[in-house]
Amino acid sequence: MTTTSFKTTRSEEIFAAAQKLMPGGVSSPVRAFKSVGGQPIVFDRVKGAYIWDVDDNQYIDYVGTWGPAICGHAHPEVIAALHETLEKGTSFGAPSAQENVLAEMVIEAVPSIEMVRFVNSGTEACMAVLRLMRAFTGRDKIIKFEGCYHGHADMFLVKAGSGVATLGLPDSPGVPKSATASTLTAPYNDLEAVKQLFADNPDEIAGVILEPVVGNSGFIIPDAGFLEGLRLLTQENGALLVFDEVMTGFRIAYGGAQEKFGVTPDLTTLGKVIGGGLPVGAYGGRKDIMSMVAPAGPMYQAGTLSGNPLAMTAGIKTLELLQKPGTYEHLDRITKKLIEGLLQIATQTGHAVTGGSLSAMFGMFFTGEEVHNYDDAKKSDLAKFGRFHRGMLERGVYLAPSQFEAGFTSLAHTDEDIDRTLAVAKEVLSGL
Ligand code: KE4
Repeated sequence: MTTTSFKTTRSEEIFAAAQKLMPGGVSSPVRAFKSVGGQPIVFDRVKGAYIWDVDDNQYIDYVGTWGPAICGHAHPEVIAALHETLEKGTSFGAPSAQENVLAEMVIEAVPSIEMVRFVNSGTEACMAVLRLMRAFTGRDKIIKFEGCYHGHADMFLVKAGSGVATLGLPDSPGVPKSATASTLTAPYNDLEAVKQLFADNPDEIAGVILEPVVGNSGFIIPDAGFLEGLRLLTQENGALLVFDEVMTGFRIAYGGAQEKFGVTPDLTTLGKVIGGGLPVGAYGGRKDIMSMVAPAGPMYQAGTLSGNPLAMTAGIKTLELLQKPGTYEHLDRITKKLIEGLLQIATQTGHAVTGGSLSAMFGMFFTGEEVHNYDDAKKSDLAKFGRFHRGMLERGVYLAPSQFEAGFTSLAHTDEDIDRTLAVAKEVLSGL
């Protein structure tokens, strides 16, 4: 498969114009390909496991719009359900039966969730859950982990200092020091660092928030005992444990990473999959905590489009499709086939690599060392990842345009798609 046929004239025209209209030409930074270099492609349409760009190049897609397309893009049953709902309007700003349906499905699926509140993005869900942690405990400080991303709210944009633990320093201009002064950080998988933080801040920490499987530093799984250790530490210190399952929810398992690892947090955030491709986020957990949320309780949080019927419909249909027997077996098998093939080919073609998968989430680093946290991930060969990404893109395989993002498969990916991806990878890795 040569790359000479790879013409992106139309993409280049549209992206050039976009850069005059929107900062960086995008609606979200990672889409600009800054960390892998080269020109982003402009999408025309998506279906199942595939993307077509505006130059009519076709790609096998391993981003799935960053997670929501777990049943495959534009699933016919989701589209049909949306058409039906559209006839009744797009937004009510009032209670609807669909909210009850999706709420019941989420409560039934996720071990920690007894009550749930819908919002419009993962960022909103994480912002709200932070306020709730503070409201419930009466404490201000929180612990997050380096390399974990919980949306772009001020208090999460923390540049973790080196060393065991540090008071957060803002990681973006515009974030006042006061907004991150109560955000403590520690390396992922480092229980000792968390223990130290609790010792240094007795009775001041409202809780710990983390990605139970990290997808925002590349793909990093929790070390054995890490999640269990956090559950114990938070209980011992009167603090809450929050799993940010915006990415892992309904992907690692139908009940999320908390079902997979058997560790039940006090609160959980969700997004992506539960919106089935429309804007939805959610936070939920123990009834005694959620009862603090207005108007049931005093903690304020609101949203014009929260729980709108269109987004609820897409989420309901998506979860119904995921409930079908064999779903997670297929996702696990097809993703394992992909990552094991990639690692084997990379090794055979002389590259030091490490990586893995859990259900429909995978990742690979160009390094011979194990990757347990963000520092380890940063030591991998980022330039080589950029060249790998470009080589795959030019041959019709669309990987996440950053080493610090996990990859995603879907129910629409077939063995032929995986075989083709591996054949392309062999060509690219041989010449990398
Ligand atoms: P959104 O506000 O983007 O819906 O969700 C924020 C968020 C919260 N928590 C986790 C674990 C997340 O992964 C995210 C968003 N993920 C990124 C990709 N890693 C979204 C893509 C983007 O930023 O453009």
